[in-house]
Amino acid sequence: MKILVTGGAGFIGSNFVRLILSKYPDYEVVNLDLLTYAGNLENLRDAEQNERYRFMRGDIRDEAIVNEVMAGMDAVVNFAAESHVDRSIGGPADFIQTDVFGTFVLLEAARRHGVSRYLQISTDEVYGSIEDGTFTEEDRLEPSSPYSASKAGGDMQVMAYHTTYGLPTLITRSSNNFGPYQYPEKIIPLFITNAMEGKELPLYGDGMNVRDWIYVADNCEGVDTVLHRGEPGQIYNIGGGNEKTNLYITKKILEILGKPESMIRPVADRLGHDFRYSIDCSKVKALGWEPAHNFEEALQETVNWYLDNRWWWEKIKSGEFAQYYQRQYGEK
Ligand code: NAD
Ligand code: TDX
Repeated sequence: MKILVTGGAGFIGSNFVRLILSKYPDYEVVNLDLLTYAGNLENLRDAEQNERYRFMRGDIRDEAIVNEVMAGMDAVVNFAAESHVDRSIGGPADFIQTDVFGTFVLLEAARRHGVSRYLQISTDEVYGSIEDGTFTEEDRLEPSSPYSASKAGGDMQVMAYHTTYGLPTLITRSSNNFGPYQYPEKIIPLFITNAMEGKELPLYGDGMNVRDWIYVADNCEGVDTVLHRGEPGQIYNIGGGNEKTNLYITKKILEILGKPESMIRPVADRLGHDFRYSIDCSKVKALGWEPAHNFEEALQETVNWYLDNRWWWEKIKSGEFAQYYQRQYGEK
């Protein structure tokens, strides 16, 4: 199988490319990525020598390049997106451009080239917040942030291309991922690396917001399951089943690193901050997928990875990230 992975130089995409190359010895992967602030070729250094892997720098909004790389592909897995909620609050334009318009460009090319699978990577955030209970794939979309609204816009187009043109589409909506190679703007790598650097941990509001955490390797296995066994036109939630408050996560990270809780700094809440995400994953489980990692062990492994790979995140934190951090948190 020849797979076009878009956004493969980001966090989840790079973990997915690595999984596919090792799991399927005869598969070929082309990775189309713009290398925005979040894209990093160092995430896939180990794949560079693999002759079944090819990287191409390019924008999913660029019709010419998308058509060029889509030729001869059996499947497309679209991870490419602007992915950080706080950045979408500061400036939504890029989110609409990439997550909505970019998805449209990919769908058009997929239709033209007759690909046999188009898999859109979406998020549990499109359902919005839920106080009690869990969302199924049938629930209505009620996104709260410019990020989740743009992801919902992408999903809507994917579904329309299935209904209207019969494009064999699939959508996965996963919960919050964590693990190696996650850009340190997201809470888990931000708090691990801040604690390692002796910096405060800026916790929004009262820290009682709840996210369902999934280890990135489990999500990648879920995406692979849906790619191979999902039914065209369907949507699959992929959650880890680990609902935790942000305060719990923060304390756990400090405990693992042997740092004091006095490093927590309560800061102003995120605008429109969703209180809780929760998804029902029985549909993907019926395809034979189960998360394989225990949350606490996977968090420990993740902390170990950041301890062992300072070279990776120190370079990021001293680059574009430094200005972002100052803007977002008002300190260096
Ligand atoms: P990320 O920000 O780490 O990576 C995004 C990648 O997309 C980067 O490599 C970037 O260079 C690339 N990209 C951005 N705009 C592009 C464009 N116009 N053309 C080509 N490439 C472009 O994101 P991530 O955390 O790995 O998330 C990947 C996908 O998974 C996203 O679609 C996101 O919405 C979704 N998702 C993420 C999570 C999570 O917890 N991180 C959870 C659910 C869903
Ligand atoms: O500094 C922080 N302090 C803080 O309290 C940051 C960065 C976050 N938080 C809180 C906000 C959220 O309640 O932690 C929680 C998690 O925040 P993020 O790591 O920014 O993730 P979230 O907003 O939940 O979105 C993530 O999961 C769903 C990804 O960024 C999305 O791409 C994905 O769709």
